[in-house]
Amino acid sequence: MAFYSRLSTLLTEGVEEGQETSYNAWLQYTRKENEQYVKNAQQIVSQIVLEESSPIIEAIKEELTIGINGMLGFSPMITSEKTCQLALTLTTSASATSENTYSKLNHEGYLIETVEGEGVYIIGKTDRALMYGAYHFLRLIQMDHSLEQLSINENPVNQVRMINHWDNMDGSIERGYAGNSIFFKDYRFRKNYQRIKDYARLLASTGINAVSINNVNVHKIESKLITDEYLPDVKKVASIFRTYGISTFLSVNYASPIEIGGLETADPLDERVKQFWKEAVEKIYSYIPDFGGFIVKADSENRPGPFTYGRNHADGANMLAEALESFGGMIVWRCFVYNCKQDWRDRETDRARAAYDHFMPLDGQFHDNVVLQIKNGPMDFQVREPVSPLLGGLKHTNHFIEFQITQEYLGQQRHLAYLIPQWKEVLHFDTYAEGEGSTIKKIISGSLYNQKISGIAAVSNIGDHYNWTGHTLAQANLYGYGRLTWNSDYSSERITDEWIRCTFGSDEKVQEHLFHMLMNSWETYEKYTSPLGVGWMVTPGHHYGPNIDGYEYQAWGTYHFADRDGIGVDRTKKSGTGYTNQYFSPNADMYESVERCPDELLLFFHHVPYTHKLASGKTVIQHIYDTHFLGVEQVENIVDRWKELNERMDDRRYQDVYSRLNEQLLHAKEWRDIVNTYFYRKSGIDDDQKRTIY
Ligand code: GCV
Repeated sequence: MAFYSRLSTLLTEGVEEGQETSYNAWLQYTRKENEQYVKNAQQIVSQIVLEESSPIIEAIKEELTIGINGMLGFSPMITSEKTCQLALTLTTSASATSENTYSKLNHEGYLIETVEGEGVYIIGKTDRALMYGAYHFLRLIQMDHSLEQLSINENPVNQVRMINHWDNMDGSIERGYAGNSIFFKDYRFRKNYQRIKDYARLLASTGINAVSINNVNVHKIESKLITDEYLPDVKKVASIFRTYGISTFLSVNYASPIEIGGLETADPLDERVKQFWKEAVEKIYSYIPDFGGFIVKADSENRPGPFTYGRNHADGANMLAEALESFGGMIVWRCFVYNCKQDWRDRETDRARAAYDHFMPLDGQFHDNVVLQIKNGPMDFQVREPVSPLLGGLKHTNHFIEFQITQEYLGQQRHLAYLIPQWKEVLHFDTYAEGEGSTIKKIISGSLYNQKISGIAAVSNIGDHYNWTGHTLAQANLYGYGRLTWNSDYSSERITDEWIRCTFGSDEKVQEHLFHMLMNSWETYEKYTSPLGVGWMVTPGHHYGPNIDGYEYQAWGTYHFADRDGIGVDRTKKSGTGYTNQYFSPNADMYESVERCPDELLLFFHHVPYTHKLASGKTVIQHIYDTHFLGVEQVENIVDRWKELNERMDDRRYQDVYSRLNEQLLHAKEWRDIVNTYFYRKSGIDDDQKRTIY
């Protein structure tokens, strides 16, 4: 019987003794204290029956051994035949359950069933399905769930559940707040395979099945990732991910035919360009037969693209798609295309309109293996934005929604901002594209428009920090993202509860305080930063900390238009940029109307006087003052709650979080005072509660 150590923290570069709990994230597998529970569970898992064999099956055996060892204190016997009366049996056999139930499983779905007198069965059609079932089973034990009457039936709702890394080969991470890349350093692969394996375990345990490893801004050296120089290393990384059911993707430079192919053009209709990509793709698949495909950021923020040659994005994406088609690969083509050299004096051009204006006319023109990737909002991952109207707008084109787990505009993992409630709101938004009930979650799961490929992608928040995410509590965003991609109907409460119990155990006080801290943190962050959906107001470049006019006179198309009388962007059809018209009715009418526009998005859609009365009954200016004072009070409350958890967990995690929260409090005050003072000075209107404004 092989003995598998717990997560091999001591073997892993950059992780020292005492940091294991931080590193283990939600796969703690801590010894259970309730002896009766342990005894009951031990009976069921003393034998594990697994007749199949594959690298994924080996990974399942290893994970079950690690988990059971950690939680129940013994190494289970793993056999291919059942010899004990009670056992945990993992099987792909249809005869293990009713025909009807089995037939309803998709290739990643699974059942977990207790059969009296026989033990527990995990049933799925593939080894990947069994792996997801095994992680679910371990989670049940982590959460002290009884194993006696299980009847669980799970199919993932979204087909592709992806993480995008913005890692550069020099080791830096664009918008990374948790150290350096786990993949690259000094333009070489790091080869810390244990770390990549542990990362793959974390991802697989939440249901992620696709990962792109390099930045969408593909620089000079990174362009060579698709050549013999780096493909052996990519192959090695892909083989680790494959063992956990995750396919590997690369971001590519659209101008590669020029940069590395020696051509003078990257025109998608040029035969030499087509040939370049065909050969590049053949080479990649000779190394990695199940390679996922390419992510492409083209004609965006100074990246090259088909516009240079007078071609459109369908021409560009389809040319690449043709090269990948026969290998089963896909093109993930990003829709983050806008004019980043706008004149701030120009009030007509509206960046929010850009993705829709560029891509709607191309609907239906993309090949079946092209997916358009659309950011959740029309601007850029702000604390509050409306949902992108392109989602739902496109009816004949595969598309993914893109979220940002890394907290670029949300406090950069120095502030607590738990994003599951935000993403839930987006996923449940009703676009009315096909009448009532045309929610984003239906669109991106492919059920509304019958897309060939559908799913969710998000920008990673991990780095080589010993706790992966810089802020320990930011691990919850990664966990929650994975769980939401598996099933967008899971409630925030369920996901949060799971994460807390798996990460910190079942101490009631920890549970209660952490739950409260996490669930309200996004709106707390919103309160003390930019108000009522107007966005930005951050320091240009690094995007941390308040700078109200930081982007006001710049070329990025990100303005609030505050003057002495009022604030906000008029995006109405009647008098503004006409952006509201990109929505279906009744959303279009709701956003168009200053009375019916939801308060939290008012300044995104309308320019109003400071004295304008919100639906809440407050004036805009009083709302700004009140929320900024309240936001800081709520951070104080978060710190107090955390202090009560001292000695209810290991000191390392307690102290790490404590120091981040103190920094958050300091900076929340800075936000409060700068925002309030700015608007007090602009408007000259007093706070009706006469609090200190400078
Ligand atoms: C990878 C924002 C970020 C950029 C990022 C870009 C994108 O503009 O600030 O760092 O580039 O989005 O999504 O491509």
